[in-house]
Amino acid sequence: MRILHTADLHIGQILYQYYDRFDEHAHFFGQLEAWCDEYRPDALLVSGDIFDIQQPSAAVKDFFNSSVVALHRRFPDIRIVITAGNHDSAARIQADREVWGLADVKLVGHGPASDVLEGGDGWQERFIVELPSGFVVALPFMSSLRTEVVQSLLDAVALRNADGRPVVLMAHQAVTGSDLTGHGDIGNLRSSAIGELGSGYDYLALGHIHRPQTLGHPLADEDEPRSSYGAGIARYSGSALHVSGDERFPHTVSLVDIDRHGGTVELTRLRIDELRHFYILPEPDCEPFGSSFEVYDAVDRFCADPGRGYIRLRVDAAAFASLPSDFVQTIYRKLESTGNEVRFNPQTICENDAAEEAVAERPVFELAELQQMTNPLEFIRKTIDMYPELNLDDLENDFREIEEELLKGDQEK
Ligand SMILES: [Mn+2]
Repeated sequence: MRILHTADLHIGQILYQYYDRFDEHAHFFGQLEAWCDEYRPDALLVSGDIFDIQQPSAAVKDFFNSSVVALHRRFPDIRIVITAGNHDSAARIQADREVWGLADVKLVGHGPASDVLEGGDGWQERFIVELPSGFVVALPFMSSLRTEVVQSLLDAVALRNADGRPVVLMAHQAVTGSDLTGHGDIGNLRSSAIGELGSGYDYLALGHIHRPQTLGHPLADEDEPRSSYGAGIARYSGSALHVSGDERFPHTVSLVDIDRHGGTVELTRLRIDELRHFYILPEPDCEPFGSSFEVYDAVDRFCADPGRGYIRLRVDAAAFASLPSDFVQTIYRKLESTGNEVRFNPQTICENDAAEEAVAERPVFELAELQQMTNPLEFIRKTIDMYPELNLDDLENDFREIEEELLKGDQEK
């Protein structure tokens, strides 16, 4: 059985409240298409976080629809399986499943209901894709993961797998012990022990953590083009694009060959070419800029060569304190000549000043990460000292209001 495993597409992501990334995603899909052509996998798996937000715009949905339909039209024999992540609306993904079924694309929005085991068997079919070469059990993100439910799915597969075909399980979860580079210090992230995802699979195709990694194996392995494992491994394919400038590691798509159930898993890392890289000017091991003129000069040079990418600036404390009021505007004006090819993160890093540095270096949390915390407000209370501009009382009020809104929303359902 041969699969292509990717995840965390985050289609529709807007960076710095300004830049859409359609061309970067199109560049990614172009590579995916070339790999499908070259390697002819039995299945293409996307393990959650299709979209960046729960209610993507019409343009974003149009992009997703046309990209996936184009893949299916060109490679009708490759089974495409796509699950919802925590960034996606499970209900919205689920609502589209029948239409996608017509194109032979398996879409899974909702996970199994928490009381599913009480209703007898049969429900498992919704999550199992049987192929001539193997099985895929397609689970989306689940806010409350129940091991018995996952195991019941794997057991249902085992019953029909007398001929020992490979078994792949998909999930979108944070698994304890994974490397969280790029996610900030998400100590409170709700994570599951790997054992909670049951046993009986040969390959667990994970999404959610953006750094490619095979659980229980050193990160240094990621430098190798190929690895061979005994069956029963769990792997994050990693995200399709660098979702932020903190994701400084290479991004890959996983090409996975499994010879038989309980056999060997051969992994090939396909390096994703990024249309736009993230740059820090000057590079972190150089002295920061000492004046706005130095910055303007460097930005001009960057626009001339390489002329494409996301830039963020490092300025020393003295220069930072005396930046002209039109500093940001001046930079945006310089970038206009590149036609949006050079893109600007206006959160300039101020260096050599302990307090400013702490602000610049402190972790930035995504909404989705806070959503996963068992008690986000408690987390904020503990870290409030790092955010002098935030008022804890206001935040507590905001949370209370949101909570009430949510309760109201639940009652309306
Ligand atoms: Mn996710």
